[in-house]
Amino acid sequence: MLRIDYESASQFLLEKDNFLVVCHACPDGDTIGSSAALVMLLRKKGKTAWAYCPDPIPEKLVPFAGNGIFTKDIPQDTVKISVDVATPAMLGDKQEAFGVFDLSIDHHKINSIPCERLLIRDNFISNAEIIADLYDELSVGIDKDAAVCLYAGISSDSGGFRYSNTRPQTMRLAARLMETGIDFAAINRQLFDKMTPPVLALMKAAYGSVELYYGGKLAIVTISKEEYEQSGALDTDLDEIKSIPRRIDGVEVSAMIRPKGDKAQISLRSNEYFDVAAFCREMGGGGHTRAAAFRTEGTPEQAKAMLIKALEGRL
Ligand SMILES: [Mn+2]
Repeated sequence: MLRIDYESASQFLLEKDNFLVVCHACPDGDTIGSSAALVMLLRKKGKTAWAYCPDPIPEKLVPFAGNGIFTKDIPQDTVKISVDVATPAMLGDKQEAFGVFDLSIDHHKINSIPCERLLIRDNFISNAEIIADLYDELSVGIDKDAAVCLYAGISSDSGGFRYSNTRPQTMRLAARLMETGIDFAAINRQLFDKMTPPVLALMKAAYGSVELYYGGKLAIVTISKEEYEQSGALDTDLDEIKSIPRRIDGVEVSAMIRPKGDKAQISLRSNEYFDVAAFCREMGGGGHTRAAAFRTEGTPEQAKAMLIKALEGRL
């Protein structure tokens, strides 16, 4: 795998044709928005390009997927680019489908995707910022359609420009995107304020289950298999629930534990100093410094006991 810069990434995009841009499973606004904006960029350069998502695109993210950008089948003999995918596990049940990517574009600290070339900016809060830089590198103006996708990516991964790794450059790019005339308030409402009945059902369960440990530095929300199934929520509905316990005063690390098939999925968030990415890597998972996850055997209750023990003396 070769680490490449913007110049050689652009060269690569100009030389090749027939691209498939692949986003991660259980998609978020960044992977969807970035992938769509990259396909738009490639098409502006006269290329054939499609995007593919290993999971159905959740309704909430459809406005950021562009029109006629995503294909439901995996086309053959394409130049494969992964966007925002840090590990093979992030491809969900499509891990085997892609083999080695020709190019991986990512902003995670550690990228273990099999790829020929890697364009990584691990200090960027979103992949969308990398795609915006590629527009500049290839001298393509960002139009309103692309701006909607890129803004959704940035806003989504920065929690609405609130997380600590939001950079001045992030805000400058957001300003540029706003100048295209996008309805940024509607994008933020779509990303952060809308709640479906299944999410409301899970919220009730989540608030009711909050427990604090280690002098209030660790907060855990546990959702049982019954609660999860009865709610009718999708995996992609869970983002806002993951953030609930982090809001409690004095909490550094928050966890949401829920069933995932026969296993339990533990999603961690931190506020100021605890590196949840490093912790989740120890446990066989991964993610970002302030948002990461791992999976473990057992019920959510068993996973909770294990987590509490694993964090003992570390907060
Ligand atoms: Mn991202």
